[in-house]
Amino acid sequence: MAPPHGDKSAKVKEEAAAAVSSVDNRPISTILFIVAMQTEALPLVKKFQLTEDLNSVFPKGVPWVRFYGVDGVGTVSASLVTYASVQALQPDLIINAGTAGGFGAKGASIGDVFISSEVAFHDRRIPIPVFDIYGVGSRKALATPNLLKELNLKVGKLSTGDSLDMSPMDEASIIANDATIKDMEGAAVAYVADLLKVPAIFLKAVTDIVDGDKPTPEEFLENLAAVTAALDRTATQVVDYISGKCLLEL
Ligand code: FMC
Repeated sequence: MAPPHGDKSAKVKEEAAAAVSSVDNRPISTILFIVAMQTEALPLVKKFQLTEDLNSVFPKGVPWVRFYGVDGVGTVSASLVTYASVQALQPDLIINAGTAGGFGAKGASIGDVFISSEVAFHDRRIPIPVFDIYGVGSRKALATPNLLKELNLKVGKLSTGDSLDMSPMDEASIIANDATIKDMEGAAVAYVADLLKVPAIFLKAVTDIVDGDKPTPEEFLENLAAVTAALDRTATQVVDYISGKCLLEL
């Protein structure tokens, strides 16, 4: 059984602090992008002139590096691919880039690109003391005050669940999480990043307004191409900004 988040012994905490400080002062050289959908990934693949790794570092048969086939949407896929990628590549930083629904009432508009300060789950309801907190799985992203100032990005909390729609119970949890945006991967990536002690940031572009008038699937599909282009532009600026810097400078 996994121990509840936050229940760390002093020794584990010390080791974690030591691990972080040793990487904080050297330039970031490997960045791992976790992207759920093919449409979201392709602009980045093009922009950074990435080629498909034909001798994949992943187990045979999984669709993760293939640019054709099935998208890996949702928490199960996100956590597996994050785990496998970190094991294979030992990145200095993870960037989870993707689309999200935004809450108009909290200041989100279509095409906005957010950096999430904090991520949590909204569909893991375990109303038993301590396990309730484990279920919500709230985690802080790497603080990037200089990057935020430089790129003038919006900041908000991100809430993650395995459905595109929003049930009334999910809505209550999203409000409790104080979230401005909602997706299907962020908190799962954060969980694995936390387990493996790799800092993570979350870049999320708004495809649909969850508290607006339009049905989410239609609005999502209508805006997907333009919004992933905006995400691509911001991801490029982020990578340009990161280039040559160390974690403490972000
Ligand atoms: N609710 C949940 N997820 C999304 C969303 C919304 N309103 N808009 N866009 C997304 C993201 C999810 O993270 C998925 O990867 C994909 O887009 C939708 O299947």
